[in-house]
Parts: sequence; structure tokens; C-alpha cells
Amino acid sequence: MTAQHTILLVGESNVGKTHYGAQFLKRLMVKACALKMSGAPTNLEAFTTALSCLTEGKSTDHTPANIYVESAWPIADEAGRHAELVWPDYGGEQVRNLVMQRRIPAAWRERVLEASDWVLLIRLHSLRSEDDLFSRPLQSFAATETQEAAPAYEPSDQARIVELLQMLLYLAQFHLDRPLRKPRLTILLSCWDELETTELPPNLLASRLPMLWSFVRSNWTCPAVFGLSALERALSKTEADLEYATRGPEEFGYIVLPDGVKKPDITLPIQRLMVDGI
Ligand SMILES: Nc1nc2c(ncn2[C@@H]2O[C@H](COP(=O)(O)OP(=O)(O)OP(=O)(O)O)[C@@H](O)[C@H]2O)c(=O)[nH]1
Ligand SMILES: [Mg+2]
Repeated sequence: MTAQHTILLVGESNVGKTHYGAQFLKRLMVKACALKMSGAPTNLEAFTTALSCLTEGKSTDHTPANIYVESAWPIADEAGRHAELVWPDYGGEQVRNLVMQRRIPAAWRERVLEASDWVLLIRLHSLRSEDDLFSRPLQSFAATETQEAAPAYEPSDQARIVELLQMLLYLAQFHLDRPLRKPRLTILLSCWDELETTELPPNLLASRLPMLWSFVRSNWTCPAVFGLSALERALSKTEADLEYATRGPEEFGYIVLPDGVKKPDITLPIQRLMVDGI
């Protein structure tokens, strides 16, 4: 029997969803990783432009806000387990709108209910770091209070991500009296190369987004945190990276496992989800 793995891939705009999808697909095709393509994939349109840009050593465009497409990839792992991986690509504004408008479109409701695993992409480099009592002297807070027009309230970046997870959990109607085992939660800290850090991914998340980390740890039994660099380095949309073009995009990109080990196999976080079935 072939298991169906529908991934709820959650990430705001510009976190790297499309490039990860394209690099993942390429890895499946060249069959050098823990997961391999074992049949004919369908609905590849979402990734064809990205794939051809990467082959030339260029990066691809932002996905239009109204697009949502799913590709189906028949995959097998080294132990012979088969699954169909349903991998989405969409404009990341949709995710931000879920939180900002506090409304979940019916299509997103279904996706949440159907998903066997949740994968959350976070690009730490583009999140704002918060000012708090530890990073700013108290006087500066006092000064803002006396200002006449208070700036419009906007939740912090990490509050917005917590809010998003709360909404998804509510929608799926899970009982949160005990930490969840299913759906499993995988957090990918994307564009890891930009961070230039030697910290372990879970420790970095805990230190940069402590409120989110504490929320995640109290609601899931074993959340996994990986570093992901789908491209390994920044690419331009217009100027080709010659090394990329010569060696092929599948030679670039890596994963940092929760224990800090770096591997070129970017399929590993998903392969792990196949191990103990659904
Ligand atoms: N340095 C670096 N840049 C990356 C990496 N992955 C993606 N990028 C860049 O990050 C930007 C956003 O990547 P996308 O894959 O388009 O992001 P997205 O989540 O699909 O964004 P939307 O389509 O707007 O939802 C692009 O300019 C990529 O070139 C990476 O691993 N390292
Ligand atoms: Mg995209």
C-alpha cells in the first residue's frame, strides 16, 4: 500500500518555499538522496520555471499572491517504503492574510484537515528582532508612552507566527490537553547560509524566537528544527552563477540536522516523516 503524505507547508512570502520545492524535486529526479522519485510526478508546472532558472544559475520570481497549486510526487525511500508526496506552492501573502484578516478560506481549511504533517518555514534573517527591556533602556519605553499619537498596534513577527499556529490548531480541532504527536511539526529555518552561525538549529530558534519556541514545545511532543539552505548561497535573478550552471543545482544546498550535522541531502526532513508511517 502506498501511503499518502500531504504536507501542510506553511511559510510567508519570501521564505524560500518555491526554491526549496524546486531543489527538492531536482534531488528526487537525480536519485542521489534518501528519497527518490519512483514514478511519474504530476502537476510540475509550479516548479518548471524555477527549475530552469536554477539550471542556468539564476533565482526565480516571487509566486503570485493568488496562486495555489499542488504537485504529486511518487517517492520511495531506501527501505522501500513508498508514498505519494503532495507538495504545494503558493504566494506567501495567503499565509499572512490568514492571520491579519482572521479568516480562513474554505480551501485552506481543507488543506489543514487533510495534512499528515506540518512543515513551517521561517527565515530568521528577515524577521525583525524585538526591542524589549533587555535590549533597550527603560527610558526609551517611557518616552514612547508620552508621545501623542501611539503607533498603530502590530503584533511582533513571532507573535504573528504563534497566532498562525493557534489558528491552524483551532481549525483542526485538536485537543491540546496533552502535547500533540500528530500531525508532527517540522520547523525549517530557511536560508541558513545567510545566518552565518554555528549554533544548533533548535538553540538558535530558542534564542531568537523564545515565545514561539515555548509555544511549540508545550503543544507538540517532539517538534523537530532543522537549518535549511536550499540554494547554499544567494543567486541573482539576472546574473547567472557560472558554477551553478556548470555543476548543476543539485550539487548545491544543504540541511543542518537538529544536532548540528550538515548534510547535502535536503530531502532528509521529509524522509524522517516517512519512517514511522502516518
Ligand atoms: N541565500 C539564500 N537565498 C535563498 C535560499 N532559498 C531561497 N533564497 C532566496 O530567497 C528569496 C525568496 O525565495 P522564494 O523561494 O521565492 O520564496 P517563496 O517563499 O516562494 O516566496 P513567495 O513566492 O513570495 O511566497 C529568493 O530571492 C531566493 O533567491 C537559500 O537557501 N539561500
Ligand atoms: Mg514562491
